[in-house]
Amino acid sequence: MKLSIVVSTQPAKFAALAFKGNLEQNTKLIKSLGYDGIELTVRDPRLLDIPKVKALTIDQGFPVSAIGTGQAYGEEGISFSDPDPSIRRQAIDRIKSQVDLASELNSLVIIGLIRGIVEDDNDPEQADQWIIEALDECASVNPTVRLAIEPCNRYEANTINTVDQGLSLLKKLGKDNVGLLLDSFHMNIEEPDIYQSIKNADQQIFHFHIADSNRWYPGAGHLDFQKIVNQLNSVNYNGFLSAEILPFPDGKTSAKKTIEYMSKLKL
Ligand code: LER
Ligand code: MN
Repeated sequence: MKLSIVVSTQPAKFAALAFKGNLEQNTKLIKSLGYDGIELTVRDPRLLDIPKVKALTIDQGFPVSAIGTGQAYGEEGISFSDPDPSIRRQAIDRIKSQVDLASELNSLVIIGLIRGIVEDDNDPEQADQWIIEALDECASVNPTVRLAIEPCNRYEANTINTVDQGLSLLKKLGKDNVGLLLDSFHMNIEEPDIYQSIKNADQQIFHFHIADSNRWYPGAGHLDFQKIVNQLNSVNYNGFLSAEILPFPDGKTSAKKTIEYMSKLKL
């Protein structure tokens, strides 16, 4: 398994980001720390200098493990489950542009917080239907680009909190290029048994976020990462373990601590 870490390409309110700011400096630092790749969160691909991103990453043999998309909801409020059809349309078009970006960067697209939060006065079944329709449209743009739905904990999202719910959604969708992103931080809150959930998700695990129980770097909390890695190996997961962690005590230290800790494990 390979290691990457999440970097924001734009300023963002979302806290669990070790790096924001200058992409060139951040990419060089992450490479020098020994990571195998980088995960980019992108609010809007139109804000990116794509040739420059390519030159800093894949052209250097430094892959983009995944593209995070939740900032379009966090910063702009657009989502797949908004009752306003014009806002849903903006969210779908945004994710389609992320699919094009992922195709250029040979990466995959994360579907996490872009699902939105369904307000109390809205019908959750209707919202689920909108999410399915949005996913179906985005996944049909380019069948070679993979989409990874991320179950997120109840304090951040109210659609698809658990791996089981994610697997049911995959079944309803029936698209080979849509799978799951499992995140150890969310799993620690929502899953009855993290290891059984990894086993259940099996070949449908497209990507994996690591953070300890407190969302600090691995080793700062009480999760058993060797056991998690062993279980991922047992389902033949050979993608990235990507650190989505709080920048504590600071971004560079959290990135260093992550790689030191993970490198001591049998990956
Ligand atoms: C949000 O908590 C998260 O884990 C992100 O990866 C969602 O896109
Ligand atoms: Mn995550």
